[in-house]
Amino acid sequence: MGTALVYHEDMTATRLLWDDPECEIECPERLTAALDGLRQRGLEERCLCLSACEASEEELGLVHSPEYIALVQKTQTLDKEELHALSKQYNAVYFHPDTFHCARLAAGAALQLVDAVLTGAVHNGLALVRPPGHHSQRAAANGFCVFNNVALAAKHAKQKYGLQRILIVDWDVHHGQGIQYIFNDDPSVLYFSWHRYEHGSFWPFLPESDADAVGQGQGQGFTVNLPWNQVGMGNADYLAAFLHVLLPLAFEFDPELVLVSAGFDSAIGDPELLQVLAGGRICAVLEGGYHLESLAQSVCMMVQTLLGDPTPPLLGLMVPCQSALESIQSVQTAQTPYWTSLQQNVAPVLSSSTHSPEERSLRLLGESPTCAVAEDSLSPLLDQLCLRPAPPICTAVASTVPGAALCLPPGVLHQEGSVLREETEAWARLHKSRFQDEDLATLGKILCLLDGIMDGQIRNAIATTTALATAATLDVLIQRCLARRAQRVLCVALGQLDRPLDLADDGRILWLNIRGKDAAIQSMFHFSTPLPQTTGGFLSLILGLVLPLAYGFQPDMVLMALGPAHGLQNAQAALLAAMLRSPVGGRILAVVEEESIRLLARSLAQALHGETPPSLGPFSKATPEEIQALMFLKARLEARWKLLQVAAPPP
Ligand code: X5A
Ligand code: ZN
Repeated sequence: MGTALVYHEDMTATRLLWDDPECEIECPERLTAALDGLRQRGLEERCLCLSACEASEEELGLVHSPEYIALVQKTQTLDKEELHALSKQYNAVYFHPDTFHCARLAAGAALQLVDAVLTGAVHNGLALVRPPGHHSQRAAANGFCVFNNVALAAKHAKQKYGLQRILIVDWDVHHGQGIQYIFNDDPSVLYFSWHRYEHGSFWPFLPESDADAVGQGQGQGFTVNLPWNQVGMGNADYLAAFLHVLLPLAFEFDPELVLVSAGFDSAIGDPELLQVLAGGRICAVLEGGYHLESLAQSVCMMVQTLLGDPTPPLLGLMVPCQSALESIQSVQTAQTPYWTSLQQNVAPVLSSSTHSPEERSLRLLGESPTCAVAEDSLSPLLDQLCLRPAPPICTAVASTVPGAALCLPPGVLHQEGSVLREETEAWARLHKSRFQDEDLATLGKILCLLDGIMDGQIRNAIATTTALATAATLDVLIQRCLARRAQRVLCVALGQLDRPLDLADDGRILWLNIRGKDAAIQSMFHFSTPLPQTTGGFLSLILGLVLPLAYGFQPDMVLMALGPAHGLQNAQAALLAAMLRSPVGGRILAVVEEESIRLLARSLAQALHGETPPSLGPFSKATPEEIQALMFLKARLEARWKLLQVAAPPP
């Protein structure tokens, strides 16, 4: 089980034969650059490499008309002038005598990838193809695209495997109008696209690329367009879109398969946040991406992530720009009638008058008129990210419970080493009454785990403690992180874990306690909220609060503590751990009180290891109390934590 890479070098054959500045960027070197990058970084050899085969005419007929297929087939025999003349009948397209062969290979590669994932041969994969597909329509080539590879893959998954819910995420910078048209009235395919729009003045200049295009008939609410109206969208803008639009809808939709129209003409491809969906069944198919170096690096990042390596943390100011927030609000407005998860997010529980004057002025001060993240530093940044070595140990465990009782997945290492006895005792003295003598051995191991993570020897870890010692252990861990000069430590503490008395409130520790009945705020860095009982409420807590805070805080370490009476179910703990990996580059130490560890250990370890968490179960709407608690916190915290904003403040 792993990651498939589907490719055929014949797909480098098609190329532009005449002068056309618009089309010349879609060149054979795109594929060779991407493949060279994968080879140089040793990523190709980690994949299951499949050689692409041509899609059959019958398969192409799943999307395209017989006349159109025949017309493309005929281009094999045309001379240059005839090819040029035919190309001009379409928008931004060129044909070459090898176009038919390449386009059939591209479509075939997408279908093979779906087969590999749905037969269980692999978890996920990438099809490296050209020509791209997402602009192509039933009877028309468009925007360098000849056959619609991703649409064909979706039809194939429906027809051959009987799938009923497929999510297509199109992160190419251009709107994939072809996919939108093909599934416009089809509720079994949720098409999500973000794209540069600039109020309609960016190619393909279509009104139906705007947020108010939601699909038709049965398909209403299953087309989701997020148009960007300014250039220079950065990490914070994409994150806000992921957390406040795409992921809530995706969890509610509950896809059986995720297809990614992976164009790298927009941003770094990061499927990490998608890997929690559809049991991890992700098929990515290359679309655009014309800057060869950036394309190669993005493809490498994408494959690394598909392979299960945590993505490096995102850098830059985590403040979405005004224009991005407006776009997000426009898609929320258009989609709210169709999606319960959005209805609970935008519920106007608090009006703006509940902000105190200081909070309001803070908000105003914090509002930046420009898009904050500069993209020109991308290239050195990516170099640095890809070079960071993976820790030799992926997930390690130190447990007060016998290892055999935990049913851990293979590949998890039991921590034997410990810090020195005197050192352990010195730390334990901070909380003398809480540590029994027999706890000291475990504490020594846990401290050693923490050191291993901070030194890059271990990616992440699970530790168990007695119920009495959990809070004290967490406090010791926080202190040790600070002593080792961690700059920012995120603590997500569930259950009865009191905030350590002398916890610094200087911005180095973000303390979130999930427990009790009411939300409460001590400061912009210390607060608590109840654990929702519905799946909708739980997802809103994670996507709408915990992750925006985690990404905004940019921690170098996450401590996730499950204390007495934490109340978290298996699937919830796994999802929380899986999703917290991404803002911290995987560096999580989970501390669990031993009563519940037998039930949780396996899925927690799997999640930390990069496997997809089990399903939360059927979607249930958040209760009014749950929404109220979240709104209470968000309204007060958004002055400091700008990723919490779901909508632009009123002008
Ligand atoms: C697949 C893709 C872009 C066409 C742009 C035409 N097509 N100006 O990125
Ligand atoms: Zn594109």
